[in-house]
Amino acid sequence: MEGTIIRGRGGLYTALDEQNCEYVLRAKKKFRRQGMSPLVGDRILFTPGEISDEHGWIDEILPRKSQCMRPAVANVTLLCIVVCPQPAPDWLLVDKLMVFAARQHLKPLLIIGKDDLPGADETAAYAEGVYRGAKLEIFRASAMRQTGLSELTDRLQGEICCFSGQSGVGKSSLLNALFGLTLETGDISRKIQRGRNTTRHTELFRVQGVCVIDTPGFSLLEMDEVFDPVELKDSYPEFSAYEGACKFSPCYHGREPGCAVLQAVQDGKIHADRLERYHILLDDCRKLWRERYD
Ligand SMILES: Nc1nc2c(ncn2[C@@H]2O[C@H](COP(=O)(O)OP(=O)(O)O)[C@@H](O)[C@H]2O)c(=O)[nH]1
Ligand SMILES: [Mg+2]
Ligand SMILES: [Zn+2]
Repeated sequence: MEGTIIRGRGGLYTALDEQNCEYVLRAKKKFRRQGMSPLVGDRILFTPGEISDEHGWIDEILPRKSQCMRPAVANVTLLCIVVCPQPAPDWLLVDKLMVFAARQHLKPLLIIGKDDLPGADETAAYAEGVYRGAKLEIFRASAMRQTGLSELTDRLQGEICCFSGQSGVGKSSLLNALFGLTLETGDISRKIQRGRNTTRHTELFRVQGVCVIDTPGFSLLEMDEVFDPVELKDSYPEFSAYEGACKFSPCYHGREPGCAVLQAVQDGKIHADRLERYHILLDDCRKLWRERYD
């Protein structure tokens, strides 16, 4: 039979078949020999247990379209980045998530949530101005007023998506409103008080033709991948038109003289805030790269 892994805990995996029936499975020993382990999101071939309360076996893991190690998920196609007017948007985090998405070959999408709050228009106008060059798709929605939800559900059809963003921006509320889920929501202070007891596991939900992976990983930002800082610019779609046009090669578009990207910012062709935050991420990236053998 064919299915999708929706959760895995203590060597037991739960898979869904096309009819949304759940099966509890173990991985065959050959996967360990191959250095493979099944991930949430994996498409698999499996043999169900013979009696109803007996587990079955995962026979094959079908080829992955994408794979993230932290959090460990397979086949995600879309990274939905959520911001809202309150708590105020952390645009550096948005840029960082866009870099993460580009490096993992995920398509990023920005959701301006809590669209009912004052300041939503300003947030949307800023996002549209800053991310036009990056061709970032932008949606607006309110879980509370139930607005913008059907446009989003339509867009998410056929995708396997992850929601990410600061704590308190309304990710869980949005998932509940979009898909009739019952994820825990709450105010920020209460969450901080609960602290460490809230370790959650990665789980995939399949509802109304959309797969959603709810994982603490993306929101906790355990995504400091160490890579050569010269590659950072490749995750900025608006820089690509100027590739090779700088005086130095390779150019980091840092503060080098004769930089075509810097010139494009001065000419108003690239938003200055994007470059400013790129420089912050470039410094972070260089620091991680220098310390990589420590
Ligand atoms: N005004 C307004 N508040 C919202 C909306 N969605 C969520 N909230 C509130 O924002 C807080 C955080 O929501 P939650 O979904 O837990 O955020 P998460 O940490 O990103 O999952 C909660 O107190 C919600 O009641 C919305 O659409 N409008
Ligand atoms: Mg949440
Ligand atoms: Zn340059």
